[in-house]
Amino acid sequence: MKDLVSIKLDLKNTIVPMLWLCLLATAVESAEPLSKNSQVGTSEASPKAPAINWDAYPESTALPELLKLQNGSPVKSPEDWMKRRRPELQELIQREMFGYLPAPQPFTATVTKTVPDALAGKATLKEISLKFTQLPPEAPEIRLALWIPNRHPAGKIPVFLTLNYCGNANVTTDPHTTIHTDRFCSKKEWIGQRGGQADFWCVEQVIDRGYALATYHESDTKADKNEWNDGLFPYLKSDQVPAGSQPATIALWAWGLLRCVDQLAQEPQLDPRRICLLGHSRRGKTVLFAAAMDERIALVVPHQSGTGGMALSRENNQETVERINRVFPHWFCGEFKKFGGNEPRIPFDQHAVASLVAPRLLLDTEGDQDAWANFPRSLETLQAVNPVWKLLGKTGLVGSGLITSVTEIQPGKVGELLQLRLPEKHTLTKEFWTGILNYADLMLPE
Ligand code: GTR
Repeated sequence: MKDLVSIKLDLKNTIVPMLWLCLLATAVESAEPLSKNSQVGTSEASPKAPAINWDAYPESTALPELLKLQNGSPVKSPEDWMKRRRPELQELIQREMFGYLPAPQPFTATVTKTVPDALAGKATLKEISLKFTQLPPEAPEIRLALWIPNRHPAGKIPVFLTLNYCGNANVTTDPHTTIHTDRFCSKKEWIGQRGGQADFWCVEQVIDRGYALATYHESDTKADKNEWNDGLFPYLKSDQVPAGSQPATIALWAWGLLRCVDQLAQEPQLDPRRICLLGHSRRGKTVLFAAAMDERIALVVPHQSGTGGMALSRENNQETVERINRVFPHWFCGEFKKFGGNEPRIPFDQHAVASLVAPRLLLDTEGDQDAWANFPRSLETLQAVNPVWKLLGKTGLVGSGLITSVTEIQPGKVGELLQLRLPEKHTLTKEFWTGILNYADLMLPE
């Protein structure tokens, strides 16, 4: 069956239009105008580009203060935080690190497939194509796959939304998911293959616990490579945005997730107050940024997100800013390149990104054998943002904020900020999902 749903975008919760106005007023001096050859993710300065004005980036080995406005005034109330400090930080992290999140786009949502007995009868699969009506017809659509449990407690259903890296059919061995082979995936053996990451996404486990699961393939919005002619970038870049602050790959992936949220919030069976985002590693960086930018996300799980995610950049003794920019020049915007080797000059740190999730739920899941994602520096991030949750009247951390077993997730033993560190490597497992679902059961709004 095919049905066509017109999407009315709820702009109430988005600060994007305001940010675009701020952007015009505050573009940094070092930004070049956008030219045809500008490479978003590269640091190649054009011969005419002015030198970086380092006076604008004073050195600070200490973490920049969160509860102080740029004009030096203290942040004293929830209103100071939500109305003044939060927008300042959102502006800063976009301009200097991720690039500006493009404004939302209207789309039509077409249900291209409905399978009422997917996953051996446990779930209804809906495949939904999001086609952007104000972009040229050749602009790619986002293909959202959504599994809704057929058995669940009465009432609206909470949902986990994820970003997958080789197509929706890769997420489960269930034969009903449509296989697409027309998008980029660096892991060639997974292209067109069913269930390559089934043990990772554990869809049945999520469904059995009464949660829906939704996912889209990141290459719908941007392939994971330093090329800028694919996906939606050519249609979403703007001449109004300086080249160095154009949205880079992570911002484009996040934008796609937020368009999926637009759709999930309209799904009659789903609970718009219980939309959770989960991403692994580079996609963990992505979900953290998405949740920082959009208050509709109730719970974010940046799983093993590391540098550019939950791990602090200053004195990072694992993956440095220089290294991440060199090896993955397309993840962050051009402005971020100047901070490689100059970390004390970053006018924020990753605690600023995480702080933007307040007062919502931030569950940082880590593996203690993951020697690259820097879980100790991620725990420091949680500790550094705790005063923001407290200011907003929340519990924040309980104790140090660290637990090492899923059985510790009990009433009174965890707060809105938590690191769950399991004896694992750089991967997602059933046990992690058990912890994540236990936490969601306990902490999401009723
Ligand atoms: C690594 C990268 C990390 C992390 C990881 C991943 O090579 O250095 O920042 O994102 O890839 O995404 O698996």
